[in-house]
Amino acid sequence: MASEIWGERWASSTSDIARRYMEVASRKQSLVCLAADRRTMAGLFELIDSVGPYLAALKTHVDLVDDWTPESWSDFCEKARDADLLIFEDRKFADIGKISRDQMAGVYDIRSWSDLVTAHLISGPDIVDGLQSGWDDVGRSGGVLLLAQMSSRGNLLNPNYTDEVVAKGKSHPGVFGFIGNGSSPEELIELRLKVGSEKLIWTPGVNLVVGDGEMGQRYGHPRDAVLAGSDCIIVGSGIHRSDNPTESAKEYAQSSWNALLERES
Ligand code: S5P
Repeated sequence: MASEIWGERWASSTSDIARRYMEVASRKQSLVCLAADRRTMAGLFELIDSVGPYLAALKTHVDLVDDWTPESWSDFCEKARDADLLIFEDRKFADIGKISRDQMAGVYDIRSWSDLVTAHLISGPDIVDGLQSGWDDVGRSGGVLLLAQMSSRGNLLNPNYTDEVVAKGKSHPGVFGFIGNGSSPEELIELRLKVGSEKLIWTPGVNLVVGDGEMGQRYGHPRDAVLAGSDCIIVGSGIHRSDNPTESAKEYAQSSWNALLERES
């Protein structure tokens, strides 16, 4: 089924994690990755209970949870797996390779529970090997999403920088995709042309209410992002701050899934 739905993206994919994502998304008929930016463990548990069935992946910022403990986090990850979700730690690693490898360990031990992480390529391509070594160290595997664009206004990821990131990321087997700017279909179309069809593009800066968000965030519509080439919409406050997170998650799932069907037909 995933192969029919995803067409060329599936056929040209060389990454296990990308294919796992496409399978989960097809099973759940949703291209939604929830940015679970709540600051308490209770808030996170409540969220996953109410919206888990409508998501394909769960994105975390493990270091913003006030009452984090290893035990509660491990329970949370188990719940995410029970809900058939890939776990994505949005750590935005940026240091040299060997330090990034060690940062996959440490207090949060990201390597032991994450399926994917984000990284900037500002320090050079060895960061990807460092992160992959982190997973290797615990006998696990995972995938890296490189930040090729950002959704925040005034960011410094200009088109030349994007070109460099895409050129280096495209040839690295540890990179399964790129973060693109979900608030701008024009930028996404450009990015898709540069990336080709083998790797995925995941996009934050997506909301059913388009326009400016808090503190420089910008939002585009989920449908427009997918039609412009996004394979996964990353949605935070549109769901976790909604009066009815379940209904909102359903809406984002429907909008993104319908756009994918439209795109491939
Ligand atoms: O360029 C970016 C990259 C990321 S990963 N812009 C972003 O907003 N993000 C993340 O997406 C950010 O860290 C947050 O977790 C989420 C957006 O949340 P929202 O509430 O604005 O939808």
